[in-house]
Amino acid sequence: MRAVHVIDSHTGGEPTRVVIDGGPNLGAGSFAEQFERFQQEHDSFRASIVNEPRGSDVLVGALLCEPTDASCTVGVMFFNNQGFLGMCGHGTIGLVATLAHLDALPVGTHRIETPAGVVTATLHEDGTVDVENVASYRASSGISVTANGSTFIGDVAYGGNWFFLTKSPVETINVDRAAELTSLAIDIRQHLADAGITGQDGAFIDHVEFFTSPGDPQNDSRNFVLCPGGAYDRSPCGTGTSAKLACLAAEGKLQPGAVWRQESIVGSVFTGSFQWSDQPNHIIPTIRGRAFITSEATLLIDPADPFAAGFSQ
Ligand code: PYC
Repeated sequence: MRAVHVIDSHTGGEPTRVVIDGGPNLGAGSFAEQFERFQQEHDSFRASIVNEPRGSDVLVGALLCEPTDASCTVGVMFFNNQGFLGMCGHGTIGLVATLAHLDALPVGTHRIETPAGVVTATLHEDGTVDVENVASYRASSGISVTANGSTFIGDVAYGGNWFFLTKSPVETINVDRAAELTSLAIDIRQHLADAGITGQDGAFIDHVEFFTSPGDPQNDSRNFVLCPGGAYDRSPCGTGTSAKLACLAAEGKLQPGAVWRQESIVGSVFTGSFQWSDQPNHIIPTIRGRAFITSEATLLIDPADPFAAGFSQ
């Protein structure tokens, strides 16, 4: 039996499972080389941790790693039901809450190595966490895509992952419409791919984001975010909110330091703000949210189990 010690949390409703112990040995080399090894040689470990019967399509896994950058406190590699993520905002907040729960991370500021780059997390006394994300930017705007008989105009932006963010508000965003919005977003994503619309260097745009007016007038906007494996983000999505901030900044609709309150499909909120980066047209977004621990467990993986590597719908 393989035993894997995990701690689960949720950030604004979106779950994270941090692998504390029992993960694969990724060997030596740069963080990028170790991430490549994780993807190439340990995909069945990924699937066994987040997929059914131990997990679900919504769950994001986070493998706690030794950082290779000496300025970082920890390293982390994120994964989900279909593959691997360069960065994950809600997951970083979940990781910080998990390490705080283990008394392994004091209140204060910590650098964290991720495959997308180093992010800086600040754990506050009240349990909230600020994540200063990787440099984010709007790569293109005014992209038109027709899906399900309607035309959607949107922007392509990077916030640690690639997003297509539609411009015109959708009518209603709530969990009752989740299946319909998911199917529409998958359709849009397919049309983007078919039309050869990508992120930088041909990167597949694997997240699609819709917006509408918020349920709570204190907030600025409500979103729906399709994740790569077909699940939708219950949180406002840290990398998705970063991409949104990059679009607002590019349009001059939000000034550096001003606060944007992004509400999710379930009503949870991330606050976000940005500073201009040294790189032209790039921003450094900061997202604030809070995670709560939900369980601590030892997962057991029996090699004789025909579903040892799990399965996804
Ligand atoms: O919070 O960045 C995020 C995220 C990405 C996918 C799910 N959550």
